[in-house]
Amino acid sequence: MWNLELVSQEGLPEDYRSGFVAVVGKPNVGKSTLINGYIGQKIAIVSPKPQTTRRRLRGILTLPEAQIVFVDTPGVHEPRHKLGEYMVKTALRAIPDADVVLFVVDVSGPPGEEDRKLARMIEERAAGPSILVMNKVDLLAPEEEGQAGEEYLGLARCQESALVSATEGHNRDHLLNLIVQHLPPGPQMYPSDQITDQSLRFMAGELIREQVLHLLYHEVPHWVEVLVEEFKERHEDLTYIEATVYVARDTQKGIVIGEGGKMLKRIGQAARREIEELLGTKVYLELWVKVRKGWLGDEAALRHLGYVLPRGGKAE
Ligand SMILES: Nc1nc2c(ncn2[C@@H]2O[C@H](COP(=O)(O)OP(=O)(O)O)[C@@H](O)[C@H]2O)c(=O)[nH]1
Ligand SMILES: [Mg+2]
Repeated sequence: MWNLELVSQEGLPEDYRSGFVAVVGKPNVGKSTLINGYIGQKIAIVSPKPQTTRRRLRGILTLPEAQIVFVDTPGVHEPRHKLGEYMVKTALRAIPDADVVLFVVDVSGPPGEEDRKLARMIEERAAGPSILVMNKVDLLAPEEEGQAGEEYLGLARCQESALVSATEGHNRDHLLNLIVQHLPPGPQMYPSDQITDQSLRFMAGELIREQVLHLLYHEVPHWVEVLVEEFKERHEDLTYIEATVYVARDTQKGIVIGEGGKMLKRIGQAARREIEELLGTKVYLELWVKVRKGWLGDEAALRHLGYVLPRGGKAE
């Protein structure tokens, strides 16, 4: 998977630690926001809509004493189509493979059946310690924190717990210390300056999808996937990107394009700004919209769009 010889281990303290930290939870609890906060850069797109994260993504944080490889996962839910099944499998596979599991919950509401199920699954499947991360504490009044925390503590038998706010940064360092304490000793797996395992090409597609999530209403974003077809550095300060926005029905195509092409233009403009920030170059972005009927339930279409289950994993 990686080549340790390529990563210099020189000058590392003898008790250096490293490992994979799977971040799992229901959709929308703030898993991706939490990881972005640690990396200090957007490596996973975020939106108020559930099921924003569809694949396993790694965010790498290198500290003087440890290297943490955060594994962002899709939210665990009852799948309604093949894409959903892929997403849930991806999330569950990350649990036994991790050195530490972060079980993220939204503490601003009471625990539900899904949290309970997931707590049990983590207990059964985790190979190492788990930490209960009670996120969105900023939405609670200080006097509510105690009781809300109790309810979740009763739910999961985790080794540690922390009340945090991923958006406000509350208890960020505290949680980081807990994670490092539970990591096994080990070498650096990635170079110190690498922050993700995703290609810039893939991240550009995700930034386009993020704008679709932000700008379109209702269910439409769930039916959208973005595939980058061309990604070329024209010269040092201009990148040419051509991408296709896939939808599952004809009516959705009209919605994505909008009246007189207005919506697609807005999506393109907003995404271009984000991609320019990511790449540090000017970007020429060309967007197409195509219908691939029912792609969320179509195995071949999913493969074409790059949904291939990560290998390994001791459990399904
Ligand atoms: N108030 C509040 N909102 C949060 C917090 N963390 C995440 N959110 C919001 O919750 C929504 C879902 O976040 P996201 O990171 O995509 O959740 P994920 O599906 O678990 O990865 C977004 O609108 C975030 O801005 C938090 O600590 N406090
Ligand atoms: Mg996410």
